[in-house]
Amino acid sequence: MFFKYHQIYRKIKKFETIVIARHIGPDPDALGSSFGLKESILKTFPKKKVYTVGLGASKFRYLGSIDKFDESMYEKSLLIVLDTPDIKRIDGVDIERFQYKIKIDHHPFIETFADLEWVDSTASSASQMIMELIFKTPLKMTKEAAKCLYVGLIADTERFLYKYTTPKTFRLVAKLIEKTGLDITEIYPQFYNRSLVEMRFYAYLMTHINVTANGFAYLKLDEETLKEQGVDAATAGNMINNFNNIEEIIAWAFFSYDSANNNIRGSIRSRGPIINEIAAMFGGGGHALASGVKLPSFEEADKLINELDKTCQKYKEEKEHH
Ligand SMILES: [Mn+2]
Repeated sequence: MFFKYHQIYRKIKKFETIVIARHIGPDPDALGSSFGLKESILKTFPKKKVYTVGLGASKFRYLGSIDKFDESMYEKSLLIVLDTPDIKRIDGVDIERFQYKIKIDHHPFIETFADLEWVDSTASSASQMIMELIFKTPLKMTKEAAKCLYVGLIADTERFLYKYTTPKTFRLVAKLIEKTGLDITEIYPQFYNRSLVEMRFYAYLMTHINVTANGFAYLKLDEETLKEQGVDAATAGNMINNFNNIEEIIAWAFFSYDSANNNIRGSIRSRGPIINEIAAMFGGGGHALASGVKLPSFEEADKLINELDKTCQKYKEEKEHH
């Protein structure tokens, strides 16, 4: 592993222009790992040009701002793709036009697309991998980078709740705080505060969610409902982790109409049945227990709901037989 950190570092050192990309529909881990790495590279090599590209998310603007991509960024530059397992989910760049490509990712392996790949599906987050990279190489860790990386890590682990929270996770976070003096309690209001509109929508979701006899819960949110509630296509997905630990529910999903793309955005979670394989049948992906999908219509969503419900049924039956 020592070798890989330094291979990556040597490439970062060599290239004058570095573009950092990540997956479409950015979440705090994708953004936090990108901004954290950018900040670290710029503090280590102030003369380099480093850009983070792809569509932004206004909700996470406090992490940093996205650079507008222009064609000249392809010129003799290094691409680093973070938090993304496959080409089709890379946001905003044509990867073939870069001189050299690096992938750093913690999703289950899907395909090789870069010249140098570091995939660790036991890592809690891409942000954790960037912490590791920085601490193992001469790259500098700053308080600003630490903040971005910490937010990415707590978002993907639901603040150290999930399985991939390991001793390594705690060691890296301890070092992060020790080295930079980061005040983690200062971060939480920005990350956890919600508007009353959002909390009322949360109450709406809790009240209207359908729960099957097999323990699968779901809700379809059409354009009118989202408008009435004053929220957008991303809001339900951002709240989906809050539906964990409900006794009657073992897997759950929200499907929101996305007017910008004229499709249905689905977020799926589970605390038992493997769901990413089902999502993959519908063009989606993600982790075994946390997955997402984009669908052409609510009819497709119904088919997926049906499959997920069957998966819950099988899971329940298997459990009862043991
Ligand atoms: Mn991630």
